[in-house]
This record gives sequence, C-alpha cells and structure tokens, in this order.
Amino acid sequence: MSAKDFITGIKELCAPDSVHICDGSEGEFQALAKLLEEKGTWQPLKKRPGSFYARSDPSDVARVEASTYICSAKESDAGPTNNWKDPIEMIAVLEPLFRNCMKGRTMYVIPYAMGPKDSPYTKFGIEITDSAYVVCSMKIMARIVKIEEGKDFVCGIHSVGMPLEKGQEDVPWPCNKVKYIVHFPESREIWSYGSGYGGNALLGKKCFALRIGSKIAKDEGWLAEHMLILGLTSPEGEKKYIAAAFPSSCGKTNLAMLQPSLKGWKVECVGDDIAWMHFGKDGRLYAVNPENGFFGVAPGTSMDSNPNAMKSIEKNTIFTNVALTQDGDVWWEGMTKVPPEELTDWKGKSWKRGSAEKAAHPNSRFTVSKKQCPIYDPAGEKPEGVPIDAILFGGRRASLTPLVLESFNWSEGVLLGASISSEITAASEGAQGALRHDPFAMLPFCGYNMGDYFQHWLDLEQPGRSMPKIFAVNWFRKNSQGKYIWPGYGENTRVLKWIFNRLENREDGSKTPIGIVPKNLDVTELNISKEDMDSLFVIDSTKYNQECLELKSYFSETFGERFPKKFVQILLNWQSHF
Ligand code: O2Y
Ligand code: MN
Repeated sequence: MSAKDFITGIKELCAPDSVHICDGSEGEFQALAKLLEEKGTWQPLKKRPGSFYARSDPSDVARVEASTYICSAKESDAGPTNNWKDPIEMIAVLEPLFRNCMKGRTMYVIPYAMGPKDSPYTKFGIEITDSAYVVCSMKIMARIVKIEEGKDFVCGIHSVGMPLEKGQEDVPWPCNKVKYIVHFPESREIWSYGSGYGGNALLGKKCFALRIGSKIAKDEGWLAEHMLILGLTSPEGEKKYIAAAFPSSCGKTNLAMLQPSLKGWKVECVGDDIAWMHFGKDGRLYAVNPENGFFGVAPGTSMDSNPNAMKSIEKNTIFTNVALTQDGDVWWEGMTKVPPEELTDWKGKSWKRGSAEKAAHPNSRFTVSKKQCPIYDPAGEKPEGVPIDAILFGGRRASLTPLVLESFNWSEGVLLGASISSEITAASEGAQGALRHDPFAMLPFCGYNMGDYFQHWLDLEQPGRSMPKIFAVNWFRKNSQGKYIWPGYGENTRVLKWIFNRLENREDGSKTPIGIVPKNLDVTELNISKEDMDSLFVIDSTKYNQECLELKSYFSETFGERFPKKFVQILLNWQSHF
C-alpha cells in the first residue's frame, strides 16, 4: 500500500475535522505545545527550559497487557504467551471502534524512522494519531522524516477513542475505557485504541521496535531485543560494547547511564531500552538503538542513582504523572531523601509530606532526547551500529543466582536468557516478591511464538560468526536479614570490569556446573565483608536442582513441542551436576 492510500483510507474511516502532515520541525512542536497548554493537557515548567508537565487521566497510566493482541493467521504463530485473535475477527472489532473516532479532532500523520540516519538497518513507520501529545512525544522518541513514496513502512493507527460532537468540550487527557493495542505481524500493522499513554500510544517503541520488529527480525535473520546498549572503556583506553536485557524495575536505564565508581573506567550510553542487532560481514554482532530518546521511569531516579539521567532532564523534557513542587518544578519519590513539605500530586491534589499516598505515580515518566544525555555515545549514530562483545541477562532475585556468571557457550547462554525470572515489585501487578518468568525480558514484547523465538536465538550461532559471550547478572541478592548484599549502581562497574577482562581472557574464574564465577572481583575500597562477597557467588546445589525442575515444567507446559530440544539436553546436563 502506498503512504497516500494509507492516509486516505484512514481519513475516510476516522473522519477527522482536519489532517496535519507532521514535518518534525521545532515550529511545529512549539505550535502543538501551545495547543496542549490551552487544552490543559500540560503546562510549561518554569524551572526547566523547554519542558512540560502533563497529567494523564488516572485510568490511563501504563501499558495494558490484557488488551494487547498479536493477530497472526494461525493462533500457534502468536504462541502461548500472547493474546491472540484471528485478524479478520479483530478487524471486525476494530473497524466500528475506529469509524468516525476522530470527529472533532485533527488527524496527525507522523512519518518516522527507527534507527540511525542512513543506516541499512533503519526501518520506517507512519503513525496516524489524533493526539498532539503523541506527536510531541514521537518527535523526541523517534526521528520524524519526510514520507518517501515507494519505501516500505509499518502502518500505525492510533486514536484516543474520544470523538467530539459539535460544541462538545474536550478534556485535558482524552481516552476511552475500552482499549485495544493490536499488532498484525504478518501485514506489519499496528492499531491502537483508547489510550494516550506511553507504550500504548507511541507506536514506534514497544509496538514497532519490539513486537512487529521481533517478527521482522525472525523473518530476516536478526534480533530485535529489549536491551540497553552501553560502551565501556578501560583505563587503558580499550572499548567494548555490552547489550543487556532486564525485566522492568531492574534498573536498565541506571545501568545504561552508569557513572563508574572505579577510577579510569568510562561508560557511554547508546540506548536504554531497545537494541536491533545484525551480524556484520566480519561475522560480529552489531547493535543500533532504533529509538531517539528515553521514556524513563521517574521514581527512584536521583543524583545518587542516576546522575546522568538527572542531567539529561534539566531541559526540553516532557514529564508525565510526576508531582509538582510549589515553585514550579517536578518531584518524585526517591528524587531527594526528604520530600518537599507540600506538593501537588500526579492527580492534581494537594499533597503533604508524610502522606500515605505516593505523590508521583509509580509509572510516571520523563521523555527526553538521548542527545541530551551527557554520556551519550556518538557511535550511537553510526549507520553500521556498534560491535557487541557481551550480552548480559539479569533479573531481580533475592537468592539463587550469583552476582555474575559467565556462560560456557552460546547455547547455554541462550538458555540463561530464556530462564530469566524476576521478583514482582510494587510497581507491577501481582503478589509482591513472587517470581515471574520473563524470558529474555521479552514476555510482553515478543510478536510471535516464543518457542520459535528461542530457536531463532539458538540458530544464530553459525560457522564464520564470532558470537558475543553471554553473562547472567543479579544485583539484587539479599542476606539472611533481608538486606541487599551488593551496593549496585556505580559499583556495578566492578562487575563490568570483570566481564571486560574475561572477554580478553585476562581474568580467572571458578567453574560451576552452569558457568564461571569470579575468583577475584575488584572490591578495593568497597566496604563489604569477605563472607558477604563469598555469599554472592554461592551456587546452592539443592536449590539449583529445584530450579532446573521448575524450569523444565514451565517450559514444557508453556511451549510444548516448540520448546527447543537443545534446551532439554542442557537442563538435563546441568541437573546431572547438581
Ligand atoms: O508504561 C508504559 O507505557 C511504558 S513501559 C516502558 C517504557 C519505557 C521503557 N520500558 C518500558 C517497559 O515496560 O519495558
Ligand atoms: Mn522497556
């Protein structure tokens, strides 16, 4: 379909009052910012130049997994981890919802690119939306480009689902209690209805770059992953790149922007959430960050936990659902040790220090260009991407998994990725502390059968390719008093240093049945006892035996025949050593 036909068709379906083709210019952003201010969607922030403060409808605050669908022709191609509906049946549901849904509104057409300029890996999309907030956010999160006829693009249709009758007044944050986030991976289409928030509405991010992206990647032989990308430079000036997958609430943005505690080491950030990775002609794996900005969780971000994020958001930032200070600045839990005495909370109500309620929503966000990050790596703009030497898989586990472990080989490392599980935190649904499987941190984002996705990872290892080394990490191990043993944040440099040196065969390790753990991790000037250090690397045979059994039943019950046989062999082998 041509871009012109797509736009004409959606205009006919949605019946907007007017159509605006976005050019991504600063003038356009400013005009829309003014409009959003007049509508009461957001307000400029006195303390942060070029920044805005928005409050969403209290019912529209996060991704809606229960309303997220993968509509492939065959149910088995969506797999057991996705909601599935037949594409024709789903269109029959969506068509009436979208018919006339933009009445009284402007239909914005956003042509955008995901990936660096002039990169062979960059892909294009057109998002049609009736939300000016989405246009402004997309200007930060993607690269708005000109429509070029003849170029392939992913079609994205987004509506807040609140048409306006003649004379009907708009609300600051229009949305609908009926929500659908629908992906058609075979026709490369996204239809999103009813939400104006984050991953539901900024279609370039989770919908395109991960759900549709993972299916394209499978078809074309590459990887679209929920991973940060960082560059690590040693005191000797050698540089290596690391990609890392962690489930939500495991500090991905903090690691991507880490300020090293060890003298002479430097971290540079290529991306904090998504990596598209392809094998180059030299057989190495190269990564690009398809995004242009960060949509970071605000709570917990501070000058202690992530000074580079704090510096990134001093200007030109959209804040959504954080709290507002009396002097016109933003605040969230964890930003300062002592909260301000009085705030306006994310719902617009007066809030006093000591209140039982949170002032900022746990999923409140900052939206900012990656170019504002003081440690943004200029190599992030390289069309060919950056060469990945190591892949890290992590989760939040109070016990069992060691601080760091190097996998013996690619296949076993891939199984470590498939085995990620993480404790549920207050920010997510479900019983706090309970473990949830989240293979490759892709559970909500894999656009096809996850059993096939595991096999795709295994099949990447081919003669002539030099595979990155794979490591498992866990910053969250606790002692018998329930306290975190490892200090984390900047001190994670010590783990990165060990990984860096292992890549060069410069560091010794001790063999365990599932991989290699450090013999000597650099803990100079760190206040941690030998006993605590040792406990970070304990591999408890009984517990691991149970873990292998649990993994076997999870994998076989969930994925059945599509669970790779190779994984069964590895699990049996691991078990035989425990
Ligand atoms: O709640 C949302 O809509 C956003 S979710 C999100 C945003 C940025 C990066 N990662 C995520 C995620 O859920 O993994
Ligand atoms: Mn994410």
